[in-house]
This record gives sequence, C-alpha cells and structure tokens, in this order.
Amino acid sequence: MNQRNDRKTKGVDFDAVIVGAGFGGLYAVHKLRNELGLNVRAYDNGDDVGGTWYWNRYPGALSDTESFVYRYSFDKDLLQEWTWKENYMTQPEILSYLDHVADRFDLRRSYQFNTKVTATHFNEETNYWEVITDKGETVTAKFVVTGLGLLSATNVPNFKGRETFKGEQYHTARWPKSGVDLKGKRVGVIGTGSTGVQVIIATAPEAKHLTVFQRTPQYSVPVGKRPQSEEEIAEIKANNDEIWKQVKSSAVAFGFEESTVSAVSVSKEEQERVFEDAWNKGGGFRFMFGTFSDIAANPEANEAACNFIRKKIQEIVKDPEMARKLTPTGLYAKRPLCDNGYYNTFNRDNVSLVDVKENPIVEITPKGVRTTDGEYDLDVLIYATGFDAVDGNYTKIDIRGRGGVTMRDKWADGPTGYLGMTNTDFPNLFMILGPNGPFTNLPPSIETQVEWISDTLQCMIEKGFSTIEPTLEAENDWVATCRSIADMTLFPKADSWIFGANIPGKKNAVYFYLGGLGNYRKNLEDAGYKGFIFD
Ligand code: N01
Repeated sequence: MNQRNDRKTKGVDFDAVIVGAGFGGLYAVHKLRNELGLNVRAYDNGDDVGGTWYWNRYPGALSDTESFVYRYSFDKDLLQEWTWKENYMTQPEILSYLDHVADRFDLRRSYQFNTKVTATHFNEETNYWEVITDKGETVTAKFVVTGLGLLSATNVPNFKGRETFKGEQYHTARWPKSGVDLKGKRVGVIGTGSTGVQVIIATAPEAKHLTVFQRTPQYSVPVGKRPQSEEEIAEIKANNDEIWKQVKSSAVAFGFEESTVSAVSVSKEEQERVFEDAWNKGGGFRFMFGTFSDIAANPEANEAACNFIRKKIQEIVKDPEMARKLTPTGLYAKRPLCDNGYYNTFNRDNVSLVDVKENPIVEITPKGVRTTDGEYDLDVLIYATGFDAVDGNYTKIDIRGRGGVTMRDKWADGPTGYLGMTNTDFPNLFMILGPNGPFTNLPPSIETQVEWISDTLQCMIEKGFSTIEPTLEAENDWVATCRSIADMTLFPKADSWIFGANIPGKKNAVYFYLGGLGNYRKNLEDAGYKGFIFD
C-alpha cells in the first residue's frame, strides 16, 4: 500500500454508515466508533438491537450452536461476566445477551432504529456513499458497512388465495413481539427446515391440533440441550483462551474438534458406535463433522450417516406410515439440523403430517389450506418457509456503485464477494457475511470480518487513501476458489438455500466459502491487501 495524502474529507456527514443491529452491525459500531474513533451512524429496521434474534421470536427459537461459543470473544471481561444456564441458548436469552452488549459498549446511541436503508449510491466525484432511508433522509459517508445477516429477507411462497385466509398467519421471522396465543387452536405449519422443526416441537403441546405440511423431510439428530452446572461454566471460563484459539482455527467453529477419521476406513460396528455416541451427545454439526471427516464429501460415508438416522426415525416414530413420510431418502448434505424431540412429536395424537410433495398445496382458502387430497381447517397458519438468503438481503436495497451499476445487475448470474466482503465497482462498501464468506458458527466469522474491515480502515486512514476496491481478477479467482471447494463436497448436490435452490427462479450459485474458518482466516492473513486497488 502506498502513501497518499489527498484524502477527500470535506462535506461528509459520517465516516461510516453501518446497517444492521445484529451480531455484525453491533460489533462494527464498537470497532469503528469506540476503537477507531470514527464518526458513525447506524440504522436498523427493528426498534431495538438483536438482528436475526430480534425478528425470529417464534416459539422454540434456539441457537443450534452451544452457548459457550455462540457469543463474542473480543472482550475478555465480557466473556467472564456474561453467563448462561444451559448448553444452548433460546432466542430471549440471546436477545438479552445482545442487549447487554449494546449497553456495555454504549452502542445504541449510534443507532437510528425503525429505519430502513432503501438505497445507497456511490458518488464518483466525492468518493462518498449517499445513503437514503425510508424516513426520507439522505446522509453521506466515506464507508458503508452492511451487517444485513444471511437470513433476513423472508420467503413466503406465493400460494394462491393467501390473502383470503380468515385466521391469523405469520412468517416465523416476523413473529409479533406480543406473541401469538396458540392454546387450543388449530395450527398449521408449512416447512420442516431448522425453523419448522423448532416451531413444530414448541407448538404441538399448545395447539388443539397441529397440521404439519412437509415438502421434503430432512435428517435431524438430537440437539442434546441440558442444564450446565456452575462448575462446568467456570471451567469453560477458565479455558477461554484455548477455546477461542481452537474455534478460530477449526472449520465449522462450533467448539468441537472436527474428525480426521474417514468413515469408510472403519468397520460398520465402529461407524455405528461413533454415530451412537454423537447422537447421545447431541448437535447437528457435531454429527456431520465431529463423527467422521468424510460425511459431507464421500457418498458412501454420507449414506452410512443417512442410514443411521433413518433407522432412528423408524425406531422413534410409532406409526409406520408417518415414519415413512418423515424418513428422507436423499443425501445428508444441507445445513445439518438438530432438535429437541422432533420425531417424537409425531407420536402425539394431536399432530398430523401432510406430505405436500405427494399432495401439493393447491391454495390457501378462507378456512385453511387446500391440498390435492382435501382441505385442512386452521385458526393459525405459520410459514416456516425460510429466506431469500444472502443476496436477497442486498437486492432489496437499491445499491449502486461506479458508473451507476446496480448490485442487482452485477449479481444477475449469482452474487459474488471478494473474501466474502467486497465487490469490484463498489468501493468502500464492506459486507459482513456477504456472498462467498465462511459457512460456520457465525459469531466468530463475523468477528473475523469486522476486525479485518476495521484494520483495513485504520490502515487507509493512516496512509491517506480514500478508496479501496477489489480487482475483478481477484474477485473472480476467489469465486472460483469457492466453487472448487464446494465441488469437493456433496452440498451442491442437495437443493437448499446454501446454493440459492430454495427460491423459485433464483440462480443456483456458490454462496459460501466452504473451506472453514481457520483456512478463511489464513487466506485473509496471506492475502494482505493483494487483489485490492487503493486510491
Ligand atoms: O428455512 P429452510 P429455515 N411449499 O429454507 C419449505 C437458520 N436457522 O428457516 O425443503 C411447501 O431451511 C421447505 O421445503 P423444501 C439455519 O441456518 C438456524 O428452516 O424446499 N414447503 C423447507 O422445509 C437454517 O439452515 C436456527 O422442499 C415449502 C422449509 O420450507 C436457515 O436458518 C434455527 C415451500 C424451509 O426451510 C434456514 O432454515 C432456525 C412451498 N412452496 C433457522 N417453500 C438455529 O438453530 C419452502 N418450503 C440457529
């Protein structure tokens, strides 16, 4: 990086605008304002902090990452003072953690809540971004940092007659703050992904009757939620340095050692023993990555894991027809699910399962859901139908870079992001969890990216640069790297949001760097600022 002293500083409202008040946005405010001393304005559409955990208030919402690593690691005192009760945290607990972080670092005063950023345009004359909100305000900033989350643009399938339903209907990620009374009601849930599984388990004991509309069954293993004793927590806190060192050098960053043993190198009995042990310990990522090294890469190893889970489903679910419908037949190659009694829920008398692949949904009626085999009367309909992930959060905003090029156009063939954070033609725009970033337990990846962004800004300020932008060549190379890593796994072979396959008409692309957090961090270190142009 060469020294430059003609940095343009006049007439700008803020050094940086930060969008989002989840894990990413909050940490960015802390780093940029509290540590770098920048003049920062932050926005969030919600009326308070929380991001994903602000919006996803549906019953049963739980992090599927263990409590001790579902947090920030940047502050040793914060790690010591904040505590938890169980090895997994529910949505209200995570929200209160983020609330505490916001108070502790005085982050709220930089936020304008209840405000949507609707557009942001780069002005090539000034090298500033103009940021426009739904409150009619336009501000200018040298840098824009987006912490929009991976999963914030909700997907509500365009079923015929949706607006005619006379009962209540909610997407899980737009659950009312005041809650929804499901007691004694006829409830329907569409969708059986991570969210569906959680909401189904929590709703069944409340509802008079629960009808689950399932299109594709998924493999799920027990989460293994349990109380943690004060001694266990004290031991974790005493070992934080080693824990976070391990997390940041691991692949999935879930706080366990990934296996280096191939499933196909051991006997069937040994496979069974290892799977059983992981089933009893709990955790979806632990089952997929902690048992054997090749479950997500080798079809034979994958099939061994599938068979183990299929057998468990058959053992748990008493009604054979229900068990058949719940048993997946395809690969175990989506983001792995875990649950707190999912299959057992289908042994309840008040729960029924409708296979909407066999009998597709025809329409939503004033009374409920009509499939090709009949009408299901409902009081409440819950859409656990997922998200227009990753780029869906960005293309809702009118983002324009050099020459007025829009992000929507740039990403017409699938979204891209050099190192998962930056884009050619969009100088000084940093995306936390942008396309082609790491696919892991998210807080440690978020910290990694925010720290890189903050270091980069500091470096630019010290050297007097006004813009940073990746070269197209560097961006293309990174996307090719992400593609070749993805192709070494089975993930692209299963239809899921990870490759954009869940949204009709969405381009199937590589949305993530699947090389793991340790390797991602090494890439950032090794790259230095190779592939970037500074001006
Ligand atoms: O969304 P999904 P999700 N007709 O896209 C079905 C994170 N998360 O919200 O599989 C009928 O996985 C769809 O069916 P199919 C986590 O990263 C984390 O559940 O496409 N059904 C599927 O069953 C996760 O991976 C936690 O055939 C339709 C479901 O809706 C990510 O969020 C908790 C349909 C959508 O599943 C997304 O999970 C919850 C239609 N037209 C979520 N359209 C944690 O624990 C869609 N479906 C941290």
